[in-house]
Amino acid sequence: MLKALIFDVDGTLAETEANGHRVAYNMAFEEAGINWHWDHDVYRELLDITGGRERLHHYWRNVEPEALDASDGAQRVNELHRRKNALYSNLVAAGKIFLRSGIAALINAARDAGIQTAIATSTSHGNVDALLQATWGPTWTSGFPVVVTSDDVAHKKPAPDIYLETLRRLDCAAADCLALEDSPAGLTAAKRAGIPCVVTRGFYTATPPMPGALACLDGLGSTEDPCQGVGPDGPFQGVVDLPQLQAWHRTGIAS
Ligand code: XBP
Ligand code: MG
Repeated sequence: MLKALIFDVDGTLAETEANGHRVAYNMAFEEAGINWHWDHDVYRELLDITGGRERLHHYWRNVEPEALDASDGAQRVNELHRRKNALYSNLVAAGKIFLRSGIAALINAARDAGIQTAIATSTSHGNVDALLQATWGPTWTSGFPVVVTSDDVAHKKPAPDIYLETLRRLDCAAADCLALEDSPAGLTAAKRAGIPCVVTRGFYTATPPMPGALACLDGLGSTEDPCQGVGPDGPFQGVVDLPQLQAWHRTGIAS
């Protein structure tokens, strides 16, 4: 029986990367007098590195290894990442980012049905709070009793740590949960924790293979704009609502 829906944040709850984190990085670079600009193609590739600090470190290592190896290299990465997060919070608070279509309805339907809703993300508590304050409102915390971020565990996705800690706090078996993810790293993390996972592809994850996903779609869809993709039984077109997820979850457990 489906007892909990576990939501990834970046890319799944909202398209935070293209118009949020990426834009905030570029603003932070400009403020710091650094001549870098991450366009969509660059950022899409960088997203293979989960974690903003790690992503920044990886890029810096490729373009200017000497500067990174200087005695203040690590401190500069941390400062830039901190500033990116502050600018990201401002963008989010200014209403530049929205929940993806169908997300709010799905969360409300789950709660009405007595299904727990949790968050499992590689970003930080600060960034989750900024996003949900702006898109859901100050009461968001009461609806998500379990919120696990990379602040709480040793390893980010694709390691299973964030999902394993989420299961522990939910006090739920992996098979009784369903994860919603947008990326290969997130899907891998959920699978490694034994949690069935439905993928809703996002702006930067429209094409990569998603092996082992219970279903893989281009969104949750709506009546006016149905989603497309593949479910456990083959091609799917329509709206992914709670009854549909419950049906897919039963299929996944049976197989
Ligand atoms: C995706 C990530 C995060 C974000 C930015 O997280 O890899 O690093 O890009 O967040 P999710 P930080 O698991 O929600 O998809 O800069 O705070 O790392
Ligand atoms: Mg994601």
